[in-house]
Parts: sequence; structure tokens; C-alpha cells
Amino acid sequence: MPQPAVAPSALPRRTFLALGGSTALAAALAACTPAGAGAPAGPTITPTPNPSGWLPPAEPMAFPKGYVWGAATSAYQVEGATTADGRGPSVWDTFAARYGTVKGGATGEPAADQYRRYAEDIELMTDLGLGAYRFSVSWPRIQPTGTGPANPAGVDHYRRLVDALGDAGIRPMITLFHWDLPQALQDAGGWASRDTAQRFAEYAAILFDALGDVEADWMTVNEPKTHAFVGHWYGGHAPGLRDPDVAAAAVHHQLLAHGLATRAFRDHGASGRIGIGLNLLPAYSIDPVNTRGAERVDASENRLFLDPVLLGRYPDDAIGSAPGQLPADPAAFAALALPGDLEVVSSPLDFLAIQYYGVTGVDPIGNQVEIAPTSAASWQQVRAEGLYDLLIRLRDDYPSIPIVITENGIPDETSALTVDDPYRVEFLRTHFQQAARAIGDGVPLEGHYVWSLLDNFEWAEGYDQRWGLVAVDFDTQERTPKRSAGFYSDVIAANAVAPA
Ligand code: IFM
Repeated sequence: MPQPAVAPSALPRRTFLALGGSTALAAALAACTPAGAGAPAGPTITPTPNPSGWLPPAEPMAFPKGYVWGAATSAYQVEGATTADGRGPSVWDTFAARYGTVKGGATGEPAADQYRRYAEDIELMTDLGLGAYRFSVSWPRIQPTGTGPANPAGVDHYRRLVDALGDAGIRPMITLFHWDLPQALQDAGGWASRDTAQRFAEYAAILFDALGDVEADWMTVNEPKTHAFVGHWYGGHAPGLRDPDVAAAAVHHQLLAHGLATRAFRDHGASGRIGIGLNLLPAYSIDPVNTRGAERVDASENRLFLDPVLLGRYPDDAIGSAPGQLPADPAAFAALALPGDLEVVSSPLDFLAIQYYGVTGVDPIGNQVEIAPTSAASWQQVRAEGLYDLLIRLRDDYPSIPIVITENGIPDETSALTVDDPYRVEFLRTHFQQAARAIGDGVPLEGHYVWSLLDNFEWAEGYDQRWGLVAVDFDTQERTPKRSAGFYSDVIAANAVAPA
């Protein structure tokens, strides 16, 4: 998945200073804070991280009792069966059918055929020892045209899935929107239209009625940034638009949809908990003095989503014409938020879901640069310590809220089917260690979901990028656990991560 120009960000300023910044550098950093005195709390950019020198202890690092170990997927990426049981078309069906959009002309057929094979996949989860499974509901299975009464066959499918998970003792995390908007809603304006947020709340209410008795975690919107930026600004994902103003509208309307659905959840008195899934990316300034570029990247990549959801306001440096910003019209963006919208967007949550893949460097201009090795996904700069920095930053800059890592993973080094993935073992080990370290430093982290349970349809990369703990032969649909699945299973059983 291509990531927009990078970057969430780093250590709170006081942490950076504690790590040894000089007085002069501290003064320079303060001077570079974009908004000046009296402005909302500023960003917390740190210069290029010198590896902190932290080493894992010689003994295993234990996780708290009840820590949730999970794995994640999404509907369009694993289900297949795109015309079964009255499912309507989604924007991804339309986009993938267009020549040149997806590698190899791949589409969501057959994916991993999980619509039909979910029982087999639950057995795999049981073998792994998973405590939770995160999946998404396909909106066009529930409302084939995005409005109107529920399609009973679609609702029944997800009822069977959550019941089977319950029978296996696996807690569901149900994502309501993972980018597969019904095509009919796109034809009516998609996320450029405020009305789509209202439609989303109605769709969510159907599911709270149907499944609200289930003890589950709910995620309203998955990665609104990726959907807005890559789908509406870069044109690399459905719906394939290239208009920053539409991307900005997609940001606000997805967040509004999130807030409206959260309120509907409370109104329904549904069981379980609700949150939103934000992909965050620490942005490190490669210049120790001039951190302005990194501040802007941090604003557009992170604070544009964290601040409205957790603080009830938008940052003032995320949108504009400077490098690192979302190049939309700031006045037009501000006008989208009608009175009361930000109260809705910041409706209290039960948890914050974060998705962590890596870091970025940023030059003083605002260009993203490589500061860490990339994986087979060229946008992914791998640095496990960035996860620790991010968690500490959330602890220090935002109100205390339980945090769950709902995606974390790395693709195979080859596009061919493989079960030997030592790099994934190493990736998971080092990231689990940083998670344990953050918990030890007071971060209210409650769980960790690996992306992904299965090899699947990786958006514009088609079937060429494999992210699974379990390999899938897309011709036969045979599943084979990889070496990393065995490693993960051992971590889960011990509730602890051992040194290499
Ligand atoms: O496959 C995606 C997923 O849908 C959203 N987060 C990142 C993953 C890897 O690119």
C-alpha cells in the first residue's frame, strides 16, 4: 500500500531533551514550533533518532495478563465471493476492473475465499492460539447500494462468523469500513459528500442492531488517511481520484462518519467497545535545528487525525501549499466543519487503535527521506523503536485512553509463495519488544494484532505482496502456516517475547 508522504512523529520534546539535546538546540526547537505562544499544543518533532542504545533484556519480556494477541484482515482483501448472496459492487470492484490500476490485472476474486472458508480459517486461528480476530464487514453485502434496508444474506454471513468465533473463544474486532464503499454511494459523490457520513451511520446502526449483543470490539473507520490520500489525492487506490480538495473533504467526512457511528453505538447500548483505526508514522527531522518540514509532515500524517478525534480540533498546519502539507484549500477545508461537527468527531472512545508499519525522515523543506531500511513495500521504512517513540508520544500528548495496535507487519521478501520468513519473525520479535518496553513505561497498551492472518489481495499490488502469517496458494486456496506463525504461537502461549 503506498503511503502518502510520510509521517507521524516522535518523542515528546521533553523526552528528546532528556536524551541529551543541548540548550541551544532546545531553543532552536522552541523557535521552530509553528504556532507560537498561546496556540494549541504544538507538534513534538525530534531530530533524526540516534538509536537510543536500548537493548532487550536477556530474559523474556512478559506482557500483562489479558493482553490481547490477534491477527487482522479486511473484507475485500480476503473474502472473494464478490457477487455472492446479493452483494453489490464496491469502489474497489470498479477500480480493480479498470486497466492498469492493479498489478497483473488482479481483483478481489478469489482473494483468500474467506467468505466460504471462514470455518477453516477459525481453525487456523485456534491452532495459533489467537485471542482475537479483526475482520471488516463489506458494506455492499449489507446494503448493496449503500442505502435502504439490510440484505439479510449479508447480515447472516457476519452473524455466522461472529458466532463461530465466539464458539472458538476468539473475540471479534469488527471493522465497519475498510475502504470498500458501495459504488452507488461513490456515484452520488462518495466521501466528497457530507451525506455519505449520514449513510455510514445508518449502515452502522444496522450492524449494531444485528450484532450488538456480541461482546466485541468495533472499529468505525480503518485508516481514514490512506483512503483519503491514496484514494482521492494520489489516485493509487479506489476510487482513483487525484484532487487534494476532495481528499480533504474525504478526511472530514470519514471522521464525521466515525463520530456519528460512535454515537449510534452508544444509543444502541451495544455490548463491547468502540474505537477508530489510525495509521501513524513517526516523522523524524534529519536536521537537528530546522524541524519545520517534519512538523508539517507530522501535521498532515498524524495530527490531522489524532487531534480532531482526541482533542476536538484540527491542527492549523496540516493543510496548505507548503511541502509536507495536504495541498488543499485551507479555507474550503475549514468550511466543511459545521457547528457541532467536532463535538461529534471527538465523541468519547473506548480505545484508540493504531496501525504501525515504520518511520520516515523529513528534510527541512518537508520532503520525506529514507532513514531506515525499506521492506519489499517501498513505503515501509522499518524501525521497531519508532513504535516505542509513537506510543510514548501518544501517552504524553493526548488524553489517556487504552491503546490497541490493530495492524503491524511486513511483506514477504518474495512475491512467490513461501513459508520461510525469518525477516517476519525478526520484525515481530523486535516490535513486540518495543511494545513491552512501552507498557513498562506506562503506556496503556492492551493488545497487538498482526497484519495479516493470511496472504491476501494487497490493493494496487494485487497478489504480488504477501503479508500473511499463513501462506495462501491462490490457485488451490491451500493454507500453510509460515515460520512466523510458529513464532507468534509461542509468544502467545508464553504471553512473553524472548530475546533472539
Ligand atoms: O493491506 C493493508 C491494509 O489494508 C491497511 N494497512 C496496511 C496494510 C499493508 O499495506
